[in-house]
Amino acid sequence: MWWKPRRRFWRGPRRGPCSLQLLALLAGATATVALALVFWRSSDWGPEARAPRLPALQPEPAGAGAGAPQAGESAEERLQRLRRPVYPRPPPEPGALGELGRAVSLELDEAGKKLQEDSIQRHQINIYLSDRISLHRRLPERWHPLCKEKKYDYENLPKTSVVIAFYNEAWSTLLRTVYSVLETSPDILLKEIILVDDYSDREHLKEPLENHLSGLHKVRLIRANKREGLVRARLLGASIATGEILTFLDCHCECHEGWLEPLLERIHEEESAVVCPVIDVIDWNTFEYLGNSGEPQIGGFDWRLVFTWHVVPEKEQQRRSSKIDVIRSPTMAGGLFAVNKKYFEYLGSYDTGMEVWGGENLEFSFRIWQCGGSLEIHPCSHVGHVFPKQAPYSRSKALANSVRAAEVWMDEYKEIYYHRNMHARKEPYGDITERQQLRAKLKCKDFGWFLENVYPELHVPEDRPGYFGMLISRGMEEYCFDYNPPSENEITGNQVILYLCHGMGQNQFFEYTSRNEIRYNTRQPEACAAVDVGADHLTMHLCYKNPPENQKFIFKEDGSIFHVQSKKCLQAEPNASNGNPAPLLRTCTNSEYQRWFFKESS
Ligand SMILES: [Mn+2]
Repeated sequence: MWWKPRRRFWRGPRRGPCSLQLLALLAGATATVALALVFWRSSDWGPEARAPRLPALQPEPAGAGAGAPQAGESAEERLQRLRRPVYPRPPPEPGALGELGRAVSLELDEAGKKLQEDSIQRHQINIYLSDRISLHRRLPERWHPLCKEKKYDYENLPKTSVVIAFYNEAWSTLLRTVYSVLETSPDILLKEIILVDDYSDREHLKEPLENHLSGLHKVRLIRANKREGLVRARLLGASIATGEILTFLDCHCECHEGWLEPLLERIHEEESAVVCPVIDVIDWNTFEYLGNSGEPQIGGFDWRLVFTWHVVPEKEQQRRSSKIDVIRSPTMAGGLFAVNKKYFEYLGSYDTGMEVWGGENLEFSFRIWQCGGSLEIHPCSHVGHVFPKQAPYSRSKALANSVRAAEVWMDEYKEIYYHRNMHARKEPYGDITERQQLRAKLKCKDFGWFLENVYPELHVPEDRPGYFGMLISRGMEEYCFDYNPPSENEITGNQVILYLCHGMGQNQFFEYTSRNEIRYNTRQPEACAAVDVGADHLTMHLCYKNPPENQKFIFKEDGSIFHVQSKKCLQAEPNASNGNPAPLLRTCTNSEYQRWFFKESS
């Protein structure tokens, strides 16, 4: 079955130990973490807030913003009252830049241009522009029209803590995230915002930030006293959260109208659902809000264990009865999701052996599905995220994170990953005993089940011994089949060349399949070597269920590779494409240059 019947994971005798689990885990794994500072507005969050409270028999009174029920209030007035955000959004100044998510391009003199350029260099985001856009700007409506009509049972929805970890984030992007949460989240649903400073060293994030935040309701700031990385910083935030639901956001986001209710409603309905908003793009240079109300994309991955986006598959379309039903997604992008706090703890929260960021999103995704939960995207919840020009700080630990994910969750399928990432096999990844014990304790399903049931669209390479790796001709043993796709988003169209073997897998990894294809399948979608009409070189096309004639090759016993359609053989040519060597089709001979073999590693 694709999904399991509704279960309550933490009721009964589990309850006690479970609620302690997260803290214990934190204490164990990050014994040196201390909260250098925890403050909150005393009227809202006195120290007594930490003391045990009596169980609430009735829904907790809504905060000041929600107001008390009024006698003779109409249904519409009641709804308006319940929807009231923590703070109302101030009206825009006349001529305000970037209002309604419009793109901005500043007319600047040389000095201004220099400052703008510097800010991009520093943050990989146009912070010079961001600083000139209101922290309270409104966004365009970019949700499905049906979302606007959805009615929510505000008094019975669970409340959430929003956890935002940051490291050296710019002032305006961080504060715009905070205000956007306060100005779009119904007061009655937002317990608090917890900002976790992961040991930033920039001055504006010290006293100036504390002073600014201390004037805001429901905002708490905690600081790590050494660099912890995203995973442990988020857990620090989670450990002091008082809301029933944890909602994780990145620190340069803007929330769309109505973003929070769908997440909370879905988790209320299904406690083991981990729900992501649709992530709309905010342009790093113009701050244009590029959301769209059409079908969102869902998350996948390729065999390098790189996260990918793709369209909702046919089967999932059919399962859903409405355009605004949740969409099941094999993986999540990582930064933005909501989860029941107790369920998050039950699932083992995060792998605290992971450093900084990268890879943790796939690990969590595999774990959610394999251990009985579900990972979903709610089409009515939209959150904008500034995707920086490039990653602003090092992701050198992402490889070790991916290896941990592979070692704990992927069973024998981890070999498919290692074949394509030779250096991953040698990467030290630390101790995973606890995570393996967690997997056993929760009786999680295996990776084969995940592939078959959750991500059947992903092609699983055969990797038959002797038929994958570097493809080399006897005549030029220093040179390997090599393919560079046109871009990160475009796989097909370029020519296959021969290049000095680097032994790293990746773009020199090929597989010869039992269906007679030469596949380039480190990435999704996969590409297959093809010969265009009249051409003598190899071009990469998409692969097909039934390989077309121009993609069929017979790898013969004698090492020759025979192209069925042209009846010619692949030959390594030293001077083929712009002076580069390449495999070309030639009349079959006994030449060493027409004898090929696969080599798994250098
Ligand atoms: Mn981000």
